[in-house]
Amino acid sequence: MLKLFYAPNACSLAPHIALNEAGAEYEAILVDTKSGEQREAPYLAINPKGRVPALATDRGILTEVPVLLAYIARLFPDAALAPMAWKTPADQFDFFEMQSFNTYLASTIHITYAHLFRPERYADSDTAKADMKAKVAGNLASQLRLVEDRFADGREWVHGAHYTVSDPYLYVFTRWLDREGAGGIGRFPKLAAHRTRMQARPAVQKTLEQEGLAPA
Ligand SMILES: N[C@@H](CCC(=O)N[C@@H](CS)C(=O)NCC(=O)O)C(=O)O
Repeated sequence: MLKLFYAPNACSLAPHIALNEAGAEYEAILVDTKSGEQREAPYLAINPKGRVPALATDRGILTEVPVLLAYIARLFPDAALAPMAWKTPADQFDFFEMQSFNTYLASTIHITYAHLFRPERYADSDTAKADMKAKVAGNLASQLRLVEDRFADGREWVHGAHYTVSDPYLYVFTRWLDREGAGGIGRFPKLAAHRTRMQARPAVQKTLEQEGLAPA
């Protein structure tokens, strides 16, 4: 059985929601990142990077959120959580456009938040850390503007009319906008509406309950 190693309200929320959307059988294993469990030997044996999420499969362990999302989407094709037709170059394009979006969230948006939540990774002095944190709301404003603009055509989900694994991944980062220093969601009415639509989904409600989280 699949095992998802997660921490509440972390980026692992995205694959956690995807597993529930897929109706997967899995075990969710809490990693207490507040107490530093992710840096202790038993968890490092699962993911030497010392981060959540990790997904244990019968073939081994997968890490990195975009990879877990694509894996879950392909493992449960009936749930249609990604463009899955492979017959034409256009079909291929749709899948990789989704990957492009998810990679942007992982490599740009997530890293911007890391400057707010984990400044000690990047600097030692209090002044440098404060400077970095002060830039986060502004950087998120321009980086998430690109995402907000995708919804200008009235689409419901990140990639159009069809819900994909990009949607729970985006939801992680719109939840985090409420954290101190992130600048709030008020600047992004379309992302706020997407967040509300996400929270109306039974799989999202179930996952929030499993992680002990309130809706944003
Ligand atoms: N590139 C990784 C990032 C994973 C990551 O940074 N996870 C955070 C939670 S959102 C974590 O485990 N933080 C604990 C720490 O930094 O010690 C991915 O996309 O999976």
